[in-house]
Amino acid sequence: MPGIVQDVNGGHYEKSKVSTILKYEIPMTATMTAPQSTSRISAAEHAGAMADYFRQGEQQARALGNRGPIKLDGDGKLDPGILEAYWRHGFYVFEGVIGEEELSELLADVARVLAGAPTEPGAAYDAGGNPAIGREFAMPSYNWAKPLSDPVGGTDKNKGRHPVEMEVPIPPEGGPDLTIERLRGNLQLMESVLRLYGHPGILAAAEAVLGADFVPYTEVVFLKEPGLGPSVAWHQDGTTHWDADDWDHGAHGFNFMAQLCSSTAGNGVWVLPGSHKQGKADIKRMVADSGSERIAGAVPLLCGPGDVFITNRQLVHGSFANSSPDRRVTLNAGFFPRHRVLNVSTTKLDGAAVTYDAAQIHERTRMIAIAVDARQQRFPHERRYTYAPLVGQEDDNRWNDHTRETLVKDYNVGDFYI
Ligand SMILES: O=C(O)CCC(=O)C(=O)O
Repeated sequence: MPGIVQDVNGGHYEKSKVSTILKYEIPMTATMTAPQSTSRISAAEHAGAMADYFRQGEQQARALGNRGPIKLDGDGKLDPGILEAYWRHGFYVFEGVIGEEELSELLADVARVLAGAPTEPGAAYDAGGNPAIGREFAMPSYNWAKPLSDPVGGTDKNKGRHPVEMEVPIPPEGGPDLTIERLRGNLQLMESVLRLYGHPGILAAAEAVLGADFVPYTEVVFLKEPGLGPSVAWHQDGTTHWDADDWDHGAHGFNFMAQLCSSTAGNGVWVLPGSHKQGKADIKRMVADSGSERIAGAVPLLCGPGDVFITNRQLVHGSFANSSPDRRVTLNAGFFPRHRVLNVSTTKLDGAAVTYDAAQIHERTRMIAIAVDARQQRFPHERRYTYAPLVGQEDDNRWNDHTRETLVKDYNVGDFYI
């Protein structure tokens, strides 16, 4: 279709209406029809309607007692009290993980990648006339959506795991037609994010929850620009093991969500504490019982810049259209228990059939070792995390120009989805 581009909703736009500051890649899976929202309240009305729910959720979140610094013992093992609180509520807020210097490196990298987005879908150049970032990668680096929209709720995208459309307020006049909602393949896009991925405290927490042979899932940035950020409709992340005989509270792993800005009730992810223990949730019923998308009992993930959430992927969770004045930038990095991935046959979110073997897992886990090495080069005095499955393979997994090209480039083609 000459002159027309497709967005993540499957909607179509004239190229001339795409903002010059917020350009995008055509998503691979944009085949669904956009939900027809009946709600047309303004962003200000949306914020007003949420106010009481936000206040109540904030109070409940603060009362849970599941926040504090990462505490490790002399052997680098996570404090058992943290682990207990994680399993009880399904999430924990690690405070003060990222120091100021590292935070500014991360923010600068995100700004660089946003400035380097292509000027048109599929375009070769960014707004400054330089070759666009991500052209060299096999997978798209940018995901776009209409401001304040709900790209997946109420559709059968993502295996239909977002059954209810969220409220879609009218975006402010004069804004862009599209906003970047996600960056994909963080570890190849931003060296600072690769270094954070090798953080000894964060990896010790992964080991404590999943065992020393934990395996990676995927790494993305969620962006919620003020007054523009779209919803992520209520869902549970797992798609594979719900009916397994040995299903348990950690069967679909967890996500770390590192925050580069404050995460608030307005811009943040909301979770239903304890829902990771209840099996597959009837989200339609929850919304109906609550009388709106404001699901009863849910709480916002609250924190400041430099804090990191760990959230169980089986939690019922989602985020609302960001009608707030606050920006959120979240670095997601997911991990799975190895036995939930090894020799598992499933389909990816786009429907492609896959079986994950030991060789694929070995190759993908090398990103952990590379990240540990990259971090050690940047922070030589920090304790170095030891990833048990790759002990003895350190020389194969050094961070340098060679591994950047041969291992890190297109590493995310090997992402796992369960
Ligand atoms: O960051 C968000 O708004 C949504 C994150 C989410 O749903 C996820 O990581 O599964």
